[in-house]
Amino acid sequence: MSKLIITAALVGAEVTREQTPYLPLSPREIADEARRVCEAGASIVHLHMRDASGVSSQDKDLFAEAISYIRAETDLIVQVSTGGAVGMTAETRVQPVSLSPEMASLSTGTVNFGEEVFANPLPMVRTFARACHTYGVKPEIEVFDSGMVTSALALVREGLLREPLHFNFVLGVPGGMAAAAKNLIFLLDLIPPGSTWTVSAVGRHQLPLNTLGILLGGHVRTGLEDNIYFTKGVLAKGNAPLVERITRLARELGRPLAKPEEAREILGLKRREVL
Ligand code: KMH
Ligand code: ZN
Repeated sequence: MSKLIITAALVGAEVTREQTPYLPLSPREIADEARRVCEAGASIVHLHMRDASGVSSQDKDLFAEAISYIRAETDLIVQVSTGGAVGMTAETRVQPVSLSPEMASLSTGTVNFGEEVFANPLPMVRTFARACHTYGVKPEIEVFDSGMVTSALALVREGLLREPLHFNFVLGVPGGMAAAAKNLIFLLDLIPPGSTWTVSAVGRHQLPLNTLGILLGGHVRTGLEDNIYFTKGVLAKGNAPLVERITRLARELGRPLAKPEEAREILGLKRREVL
């Protein structure tokens, strides 16, 4: 098994300060959180931004500010979200890709998202895939349901995505695939040989699915975007405790952690130039 890559999804678009006071919001707070998860063992940060009132924003300047701090203070791989929040237009969502981060998330299909719809019609997905290509950004294909793997493979045939692909299976979203071991194993059967993958799961499913990902030789995403609790009813005091727990589990289960430079090698990213 390769070394384990931990991604920390620091803030997301939906979680609020009312739900947890440990949520970082400003670019400075997000960068401070990135430093803490880096020290805890993460090698990728998945980034969303919030405006001054705490509402999800894809504003390029907010991303640029956070990324400049993160790059100056850590060697983390930065992955920007192109998902943003439900209801945003493609033009809004694509903005941070033009900053040429090393990675960007790319959802390849539409899914019910609680009471709402996370809309990703193929023409929109193609726009994001082309932007990733233009700016030299590696997409992480976000899979909320199995049809999203099928669509990603169609985009490979169209020449809009290049193998080896990197997938993130996001399980347990109400409306998407349930966070069950058999679903993860089913999804693994669908992806091309040579692909890399990570697993995320929502709420109380985060820890068991992350553990399964470690055991199955995949990689792991944790963080407040997907789950705000450390144990039942007890809030995680930030993202770092969630990452530290994965680090401990990985050690016990015999998966050494990939440092950011090793994660770049596993994912086929270019080495980051020294600032
Ligand atoms: N906020 C969700 C609707 C992504 O970052 O690419 C979408 C999302 C996926 O978070
Ligand atoms: Zn996200």
